[in-house]
Amino acid sequence: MDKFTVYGDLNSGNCLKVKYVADYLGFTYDWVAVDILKSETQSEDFLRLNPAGQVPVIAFEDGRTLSQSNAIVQYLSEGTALFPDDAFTRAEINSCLFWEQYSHEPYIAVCRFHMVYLGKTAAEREGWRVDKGEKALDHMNRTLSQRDWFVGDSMTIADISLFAYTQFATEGGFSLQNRTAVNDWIARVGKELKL
Ligand SMILES: N[C@@H](CCC(=O)N[C@@H](CS)C(=O)NCC(=O)O)C(=O)O
Repeated sequence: MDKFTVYGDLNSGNCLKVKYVADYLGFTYDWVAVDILKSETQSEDFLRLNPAGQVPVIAFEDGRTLSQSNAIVQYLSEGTALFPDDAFTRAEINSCLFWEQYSHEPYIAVCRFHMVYLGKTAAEREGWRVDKGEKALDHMNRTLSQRDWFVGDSMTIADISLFAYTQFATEGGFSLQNRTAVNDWIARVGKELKL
């Protein structure tokens, strides 16, 4: 892997996905802190890196840049057990990554953002968003009651991507107390990542 720089905010699960994968695979990289709350993602310099104005972004010395956390972790894990070669396995992993971005992150991560960064109480969260978050966690708990990892028999980027915000679900007002399979999986992923 060519040397790269990660532009990210350590409070963001999307950025942590990139850090977890890069550290797990032992890559050497630079980390440039970008403060979302200070709107540093909207500066002219940053918008040149990612016109969408979002972290994470990775940049290579030859000028190539890549945004979208799940695209970045796919690229970084290419050729490793985190993203196996088998076409069907890769499609299963992608299925989890798309689900994470459409049916999990907008609810779990955004409720956390509202509570931790905007100072809302659990009761002030948007009801429809809470319902979708609860549904996502129930789905994860059902799946993980049957298996240790989301795809195959070992940790993949599907687990790392879903772990990033699920580990903080309680900060968004969601309870993991009766979701034993999710709790056990969080511990399993954390141990594997040596967090
Ligand atoms: N789908 C994107 C979402 C990225 C995203 O929402 N980034 C947030 C931080 S978690 C951000 O940069 N927000 C700053 C802004 O929108 O100005 C990904 O997975 O990378």
